[in-house]
Amino acid sequence: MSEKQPITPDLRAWIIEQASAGQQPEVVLKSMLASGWNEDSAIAALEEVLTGYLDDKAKQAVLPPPVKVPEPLPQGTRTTVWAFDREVKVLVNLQAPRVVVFGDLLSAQECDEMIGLARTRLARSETVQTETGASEVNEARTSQGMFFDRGEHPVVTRIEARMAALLAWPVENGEGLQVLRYGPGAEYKPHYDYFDPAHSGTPTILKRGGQRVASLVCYLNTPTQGGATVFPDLQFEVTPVRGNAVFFSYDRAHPVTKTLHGGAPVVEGEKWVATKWVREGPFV
Ligand code: PD2
Ligand code: ZN
Repeated sequence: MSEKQPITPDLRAWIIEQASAGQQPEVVLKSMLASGWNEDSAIAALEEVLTGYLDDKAKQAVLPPPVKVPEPLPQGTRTTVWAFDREVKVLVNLQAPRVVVFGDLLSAQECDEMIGLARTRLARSETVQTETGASEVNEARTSQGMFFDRGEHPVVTRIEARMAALLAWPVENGEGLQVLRYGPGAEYKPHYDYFDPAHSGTPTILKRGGQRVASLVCYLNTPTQGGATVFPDLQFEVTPVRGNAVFFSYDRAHPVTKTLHGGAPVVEGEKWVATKWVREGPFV
């Protein structure tokens, strides 16, 4: 998609100067965007210049290489897509970052069934601590949650088959569905879903299927008020509606993907979501 812009000797020198001074790549990128660069071209130019200049380890620290990610609309814009056994609506279609909001991904009955199955298994939500590789209660996430094993129940199997068809990504690359329940006041502070390469526990986590490359957050109910999924870098939020879902992908474990997102506090009522995180390879 990126139209190539020429890398002049001056630009090359300037990028190297910035990197050598320890300037963060997103700051360098921001300056390039401010001076009229197209984002894809600017990232490509940054990579090209730094590739010739830094050793492998330093390069990774600047920007991890991009990987293949799921693309739910490979044939371009559509109002609906057929996924396994159901026609799913396309409500919002953002290209960069890649964010798609789907309508009617799940039926009302499926949502109720998922809530019913998850309710008895809820515990205070834990997030994987990348420092230690262990799970622990995280204050940034005041919801309650549980994981289904992949294919552990017929409704789970059917939803996973539909998601795999929608994303054209193998069922085997998906983590088990996570269900979260947020009561009034509960939220999920903004975060990235990929595992931070700088954390010491990340290499262990990546042994199972590699990085996360996309998220599909499905709303199992419609909260009375609050609980939007927010993307602070985009000034964009998705209103939770039962059966709808928001998809977003990230081709590298880096903020340059602009996939910072969170769950805004629930004001009234409760909010239930089921999240499918997908990995680069089989999650077995
Ligand atoms: O519940 C949400 O809106 C939400 C927000 C941010 C879910 C997740 N992240 C997630 O499951 O990763
Ligand atoms: Zn998230």
